[in-house]
Amino acid sequence: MLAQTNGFAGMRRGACGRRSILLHMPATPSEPSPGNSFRDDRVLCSWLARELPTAIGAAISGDLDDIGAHAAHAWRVARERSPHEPRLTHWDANGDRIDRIETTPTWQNGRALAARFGLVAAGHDGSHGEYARCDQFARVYLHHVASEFFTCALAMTDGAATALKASGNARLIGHAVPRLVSRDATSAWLSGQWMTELAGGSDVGSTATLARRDEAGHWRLHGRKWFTSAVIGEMALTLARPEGAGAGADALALFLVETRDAQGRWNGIRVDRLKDKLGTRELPTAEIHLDGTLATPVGELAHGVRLIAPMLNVTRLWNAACALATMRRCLALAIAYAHRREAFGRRLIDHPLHATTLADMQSTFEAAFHLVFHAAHLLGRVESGVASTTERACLRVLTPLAKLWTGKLAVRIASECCEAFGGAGYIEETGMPLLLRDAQVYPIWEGTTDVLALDVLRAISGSGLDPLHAHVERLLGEAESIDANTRLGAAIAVIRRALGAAREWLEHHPIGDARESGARGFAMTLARTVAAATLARHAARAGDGPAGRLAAVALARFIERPLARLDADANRGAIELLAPYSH
Ligand code: MFK
Repeated sequence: MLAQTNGFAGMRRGACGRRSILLHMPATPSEPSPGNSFRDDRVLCSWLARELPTAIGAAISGDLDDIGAHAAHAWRVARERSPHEPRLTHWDANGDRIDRIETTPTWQNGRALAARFGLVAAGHDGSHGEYARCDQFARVYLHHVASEFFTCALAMTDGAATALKASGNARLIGHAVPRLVSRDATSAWLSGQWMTELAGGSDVGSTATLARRDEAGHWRLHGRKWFTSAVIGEMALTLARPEGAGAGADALALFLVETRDAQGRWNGIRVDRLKDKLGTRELPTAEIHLDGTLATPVGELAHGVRLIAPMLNVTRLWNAACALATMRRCLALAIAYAHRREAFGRRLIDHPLHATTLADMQSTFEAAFHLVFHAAHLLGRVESGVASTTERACLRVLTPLAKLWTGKLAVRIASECCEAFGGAGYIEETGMPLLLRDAQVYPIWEGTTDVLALDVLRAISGSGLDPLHAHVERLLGEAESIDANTRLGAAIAVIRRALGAAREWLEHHPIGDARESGARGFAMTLARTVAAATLARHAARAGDGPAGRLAAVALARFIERPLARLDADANRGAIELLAPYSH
């Protein structure tokens, strides 16, 4: 497959990890510095080699190598310069309201890099068929940490293109999609996803923005959007309630808004302020007012949540891929540090407990990686029209599972890796505090962990766990059929037991409060179980060589901790414990 290509050759020899540690030890004793993030990534290289056809692997490896080199360069540059943040200027020297947002140098270069690396375009490139999303998510995963969360704007741009395509609105598709997926930075568009309002971050059905027709019959929006992540883009998809429509989510309509008019003036948009956030500080998240903003309905004047759902599902997978990228960077730094830092007379890596701590995280990361990239492949199969009904149903469940589990993992791994540096991990110059602050966004935006756990219940409300069960059985069956010397047999039995336990839990917790209160444990169980199944199949496909052996080691470690985290009575005593205290 990719064996002859740049970056992959080293992995074939099983030298990736060791080489990365040896080559990238800086001369100074201060901090480890990452190398080419593609060449050094054993897990990604192994996945690409086994999951992609040879020709596609060969076609994309040069680009991946460029992105990996850029990521290493960007990390060094970022360590050397003072941090930049975006700035909002409301008024010009004449007293005219301009609401100009100046972005950081990395953001100013973001469009050019996105076009050069095909970060959105690759996902919509028909020439790679079912593998288009695999190609794209490999690019996004490699680029993300270097982007200062410019990937947020790109995720929404991809999501807008996907939602518009799904809408069937030929005029808007023709008008916007070619710009959203363009590889030409001078004409490409960025899109926002303006959903969050004061009353409705999770509860989007509370949206108060009003859509009203003007005398000329054009729709105009009036309201306030409380978090908008890409107001610097050319367009946004947003929800509003058509005048006279009822309450609730079903009465919302989805609109496309172009942010500027033909003269480059704001389209009835006032930027009130930029958010002062814990992390992602380079990302200019804005509070805005819509004051007669010209807007075009994307579909019927109702069911806006249903219409925007394809966007949500795509951005949730981006979130998962970017959470993986953060985990990977944190682990690469902590592992490199452990190989060079000495304490109590030996390197940290030679202390059994520290090696165990790092290896536990690495194995969990590897399982999460395989889950997310498997979901990306399923998305590509669905979009290219080759997926079975079972695969479609699985993708619907795996999307919230991948998002909710990786969001939590990224925070835990970033925190643990900070700690692995000791006091140095608490110091800004190492870059670790930035990674930790930024990681905290993954479980919050695009749906919190609880909201997504409930979405998992929504996703299985039709056919229950049958499609996911059949899919996992297919993965395990393939693993068993290749695994001639049954080295994976014990792990496969553990995975089957965990899935059985999840099914049983569902049967014993009918729809209602008991099921809802245990939804998080149920979702975490499913995420870990499917992740283990994808890793098992990969270990089998990778065979008895170094890549297969290491995947099997990761799997064995990962299933050491129970896959199932199911609560018999999750809500027990909760209300009592949480009641206001009185004597
Ligand atoms: C670096 C990585 C960058 C990643 C990008 C970051 C960008 C950040 C920008 C943002 O954070 S934007 C804000 C994101 N906001 C959310 O994610 C909202 C979180 N809340 C939810 O997801 C709620 O579950 C939801 C708003 C969907 C609940 O709304 P409802 O109205 O109570 O849901 P309902 O009635 O169950 O669903 C309405 C319809 O949509 C149903 O279809 P039908 O009308 O046919 O019955 C649902 O089946 C469908 N639906 C809901 N969620 C779906 C979905 N369909 C497919 N996929 C889904 N995920």
